[in-house]
Amino acid sequence: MPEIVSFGEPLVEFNAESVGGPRPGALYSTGFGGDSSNFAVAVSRLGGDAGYLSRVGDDGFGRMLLELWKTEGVDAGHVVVDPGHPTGVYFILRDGTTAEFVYRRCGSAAAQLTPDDVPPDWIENARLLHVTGITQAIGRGSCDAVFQAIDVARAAGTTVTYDPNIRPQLWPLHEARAVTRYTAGMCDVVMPNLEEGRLLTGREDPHDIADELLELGAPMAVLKMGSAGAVVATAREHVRVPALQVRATDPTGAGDTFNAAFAVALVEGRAVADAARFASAAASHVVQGLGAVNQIPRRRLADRLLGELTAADARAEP
Ligand code: KDG
Repeated sequence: MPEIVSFGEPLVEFNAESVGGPRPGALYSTGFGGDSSNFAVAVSRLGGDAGYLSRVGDDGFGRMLLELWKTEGVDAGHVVVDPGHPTGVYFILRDGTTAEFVYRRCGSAAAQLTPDDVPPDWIENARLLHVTGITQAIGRGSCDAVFQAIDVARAAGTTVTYDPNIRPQLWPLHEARAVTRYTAGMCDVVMPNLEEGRLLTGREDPHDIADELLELGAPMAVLKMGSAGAVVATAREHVRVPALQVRATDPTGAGDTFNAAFAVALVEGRAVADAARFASAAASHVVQGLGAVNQIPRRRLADRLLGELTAADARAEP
């Protein structure tokens, strides 16, 4: 059984190759998305033993995803093919400065997920379970599945990492805040980005945000801040981790790769600050090209990026 397990909604991605809204003749590059699936692929590329649970439609997009997990070495043996519901897709549109996600996922196969799709023995035997707010937002059954999986993990001593991944298109903000704040208190590590941290806590400063996340009950908070690096906070200390300065083209999926690299490093027994540095280095590669999955680095590259980050950091020391 896999060591690192995630579950939720995988999506086929259509990523606009030029700026501007939909128009005849606009080109899109076809790829993969879905935060929990991005996480599983990244775990596997980075050398971890990944397992993924979901439902896909009995359609071409579902088959593309099944092929992805097979090629990437992700154990997707329990993924259900549902003939009655389609696989979800999303478009990434850009207007020059910002990118917008447009979803076609309502009534999707993954939105039918229930606790029955998450075998307890996978969670009990895993070293780490990763859950996300998107999985909670897409359906009542999938939200129940997240809570049940966390309960099973806690009883079995499986580490739980949680990315609130707040998507306002998927649920009202007051509901997202309430559910994700509550869930954060049930997990071992809560890992929002800065914007989500601000939404969750109403605080501005990264250290204040981290402190409030800890007050929710999580023993550790990791605040992802893109090119500004990350803050790893426990009740004992706050550690600031730098980021490589790169040219960002598309940040989609960078947070998922950060989470995955952090998970892989934790399972390998690395110290938390080292795990966060590795995660920051790996994530820096994802932003440099189009797509959530395309740019996920393999282990050798991620190790090299970590070396570059360490060297850049040493040069920056006064
Ligand atoms: O983290 C990247 C994801 O947001 C993207 O791949 C699409 O899963 C997705 C979503 O629901 O927004």
